Amino acid sequence: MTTEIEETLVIVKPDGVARNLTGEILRRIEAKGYQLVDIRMLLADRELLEKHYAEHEGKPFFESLVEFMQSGPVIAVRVAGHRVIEGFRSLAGSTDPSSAAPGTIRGDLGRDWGLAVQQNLVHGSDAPESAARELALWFG
Ligand code: DAT
Ligand code: MG
Repeated sequence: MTTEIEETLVIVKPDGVARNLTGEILRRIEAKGYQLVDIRMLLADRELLEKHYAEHEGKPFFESLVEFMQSGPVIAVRVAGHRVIEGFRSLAGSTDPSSAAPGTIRGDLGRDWGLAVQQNLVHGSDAPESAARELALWFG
């Protein structure tokens, strides 16, 4: 059996950083057996975010999403592991924290005090092509 090691881009969003959940989120990634290959904290600019979220351009939530992602520092992480793209999406849980399953990052930690769906703590690439594109954007 061959083990295919993939890489994915994880971002701890501004809400995760502000709520001091970075350690808890990275702990879950490491506990699953994935490797943290590279990590950086930055205040993302509009140009980077527009490219990152290009697939959502024109959608009603695009503008507030880009603004939210600029509202504070984020932590971008290059994560490696067997089927890590799918695996991290599973750890993260579904997009809306209200309906994300218990046991997932968004289900356990995503608060729901009437806050927008976008405050869902983490980003994870959704396919090999987007992972490659996003890793190039955030890590060059
Ligand atoms: P995901 O982050 O689960 O891959 P996505 O790629 O569909 O979700 O959307 C990117 C982000 O945009 C998501 O994390 C939160 C925000 N978002 C998505 N759908 C939304 C909606 N209907 N209203 C407000 N924000 C939304
Ligand atoms: Mg997505």
